[in-house]
Amino acid sequence: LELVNALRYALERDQLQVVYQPQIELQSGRVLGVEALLRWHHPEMGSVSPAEFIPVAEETGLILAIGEWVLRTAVSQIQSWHERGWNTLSVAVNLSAIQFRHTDLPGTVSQILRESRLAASFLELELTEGVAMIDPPGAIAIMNDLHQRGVRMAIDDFGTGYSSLSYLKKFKVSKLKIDQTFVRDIGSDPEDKAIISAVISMARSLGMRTIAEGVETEEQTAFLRAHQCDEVQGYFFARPLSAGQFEQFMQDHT
Ligand code: G
Ligand code: G
Ligand code: MN
Ligand code: NA
Repeated sequence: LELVNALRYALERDQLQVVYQPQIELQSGRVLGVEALLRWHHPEMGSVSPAEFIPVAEETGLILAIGEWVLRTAVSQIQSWHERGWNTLSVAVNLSAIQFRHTDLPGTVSQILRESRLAASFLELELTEGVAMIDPPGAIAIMNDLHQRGVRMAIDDFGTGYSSLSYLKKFKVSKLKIDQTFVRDIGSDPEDKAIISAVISMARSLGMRTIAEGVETEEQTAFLRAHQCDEVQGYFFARPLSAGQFEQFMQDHT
């Protein structure tokens, strides 16, 4: 409860931050977009990981206000980068289970896009397999609604849950994010290599793009390129960056 109160206070006092991790197209080397990642720096506790505080925020419903703040912040940041001339960048925002199920999600998302005058196609919402598979028919309905509004969807941490492939084809998903646990052991684990290459082929035949997460080495990059993974994200290319750092990164990169 103390953590939740501190979190609510942080939200009200603007002590939360969104950082942006570049997503790079392997073929062209272009920065296609960023993933928005939430950060909380508590004056005494120091930085608290979202892995720690999101579950607590979910239990109390505070996640709805936080999630809306993240969406609004990320969308308006991207719009301002568009105005600066980087007008093809898109942004991926993580959704928690409760946010996804909340009846107002599609309406809230549309309203936030309208406020910033950002075209819906520049927003991608990330949903874990686990969240999508709690109630697949319900998830399909929500994804259809978002899809009709022009918003794209990605499945996060793909391979760690147990998506039924028959549902996967019904999900209005444009991208699979290959979980970093598979990427980590590319150098040493032939099974992880096999899984990655199978996921990429399957995604391609379903008309979905793939992005590998947690890419930290040249060797991993070479493997992913050889297997025609579309995009990469990870420390080898860039860490999650503050808005200012990202602008510097773009200037150095182009
Ligand atoms: O960036 P980091 O590795 O610390 O993130 C830890 C976890 O928190 C990841 O699972 C990530 O998806 C999640 N996370 C980061 N930012 C957000 C956010 O804005 N909303 C939600 N729901 N989860 C987030
Ligand atoms: O669950 P999700 O995929 O949204 O979380 C992504 C998490 O991975 C973030 O917390 C982010 O900070 C972290 N991350 C991003 N790039 C790398 C990387 O190259 N290596 C590792 N270990 N973690 C990474
Ligand atoms: Mn994610
Ligand atoms: Na992930």
